[in-house]
Amino acid sequence: MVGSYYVESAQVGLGAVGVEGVTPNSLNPTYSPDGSKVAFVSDMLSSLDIWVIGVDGSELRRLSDFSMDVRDPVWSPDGSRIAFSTSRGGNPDIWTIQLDGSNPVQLTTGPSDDDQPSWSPDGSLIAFVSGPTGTNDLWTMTADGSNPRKVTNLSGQENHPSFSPDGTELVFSFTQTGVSNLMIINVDGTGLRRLTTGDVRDFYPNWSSNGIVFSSNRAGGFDLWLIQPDGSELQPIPNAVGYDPTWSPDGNVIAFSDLGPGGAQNIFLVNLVDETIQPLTQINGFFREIDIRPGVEPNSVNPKSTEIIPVTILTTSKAKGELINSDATRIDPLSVRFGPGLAPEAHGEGHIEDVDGDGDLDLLLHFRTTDTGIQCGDTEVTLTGVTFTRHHIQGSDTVVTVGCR
Ligand SMILES: [Ca+2]
Ligand SMILES: [Ca+2]
Ligand SMILES: [Ca+2]
Ligand SMILES: [Ca+2]
Repeated sequence: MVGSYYVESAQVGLGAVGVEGVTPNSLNPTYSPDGSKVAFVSDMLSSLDIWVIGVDGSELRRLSDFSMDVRDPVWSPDGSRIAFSTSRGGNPDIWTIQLDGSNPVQLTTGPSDDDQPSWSPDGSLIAFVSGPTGTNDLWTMTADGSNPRKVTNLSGQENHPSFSPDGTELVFSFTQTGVSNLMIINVDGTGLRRLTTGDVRDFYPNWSSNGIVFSSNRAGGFDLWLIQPDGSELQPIPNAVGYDPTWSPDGNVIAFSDLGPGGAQNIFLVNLVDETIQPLTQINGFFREIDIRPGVEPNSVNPKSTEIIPVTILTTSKAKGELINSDATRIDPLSVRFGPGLAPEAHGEGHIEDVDGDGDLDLLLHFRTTDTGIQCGDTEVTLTGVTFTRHHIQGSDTVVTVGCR
């Protein structure tokens, strides 16, 4: 097959680490209600779209394709939909989309900027922020977009609402004169109280029965912190540096975003039980379409042979119905590395030709099997590289290993 954008595992793309350049970002994680998947936004294809990945790093797939940035996805408690914000309607509004990528529905309209949705635990309400930047207020609405109600009207910026586990309160970040602290309010707008204090920036609160996790610079850089809703037990999570924390449904793991080894913003998981931190995504390049053994299928590789494997990086265009506009001739052939062994181009040069005969010029490269590090049983091989404008790229294609007995 021609290289798929839906790779088997996101544990790829480290070949270009160390090369200065532009990398795509993955952020804003949200757990599925069954805890098996995380949705997030990433611009690894072009604009920020919603992607979904298994918590074991498998089955990465793109959910939305709006050709327009999407932010702050949040999974519905019944698992059927994801709410998010996008300017697809002209200015930021709250939308929902089905898990198969179908049926996008716009819930808010009008000139105000509506974003940062949060779903109530019973699924009936969506809280969000609305208003001009700098004076955002908190609102709720029925999850179908009806009955919008203003919850706060503070003379500062309310951000990142998150429902209490019983659905009766909201925690949010309140910014005024450069200071951001957490506040709690009843969903009906009564009972406003301060949760955190200090001349600091407390952002992204996320509430579960284990407490409220948030990101704060109260110790210098932005780290993850925990606090109980009564203000007790304020404490940092050891070694968890980053933003956007969100609880797993069982309360044992927190997903968050931070800069990864390649300089890209990626999703990490901190396990509160064994205090380990694992990367969930290591997406350090913009996706490109590649074809191992151009025009031939399956892509047989004998790991024990000394043969040269041809690989094409294809030029693609939206005008032809392809996912993105990408010009393969803008990739530096000497920057490209192929396979787990990070094989360089075997002849030290690329060949620019229309490999697939569709009228545009592609980049044909060759790699020595012995350099690629491909092992018997491997089913997918990844290529990384950098464009002449220093954008990191990556692509994957399937392989079938032969001669292994
Ligand atoms: Ca306000
Ligand atoms: Ca092929
Ligand atoms: Ca093409
Ligand atoms: Ca072509």
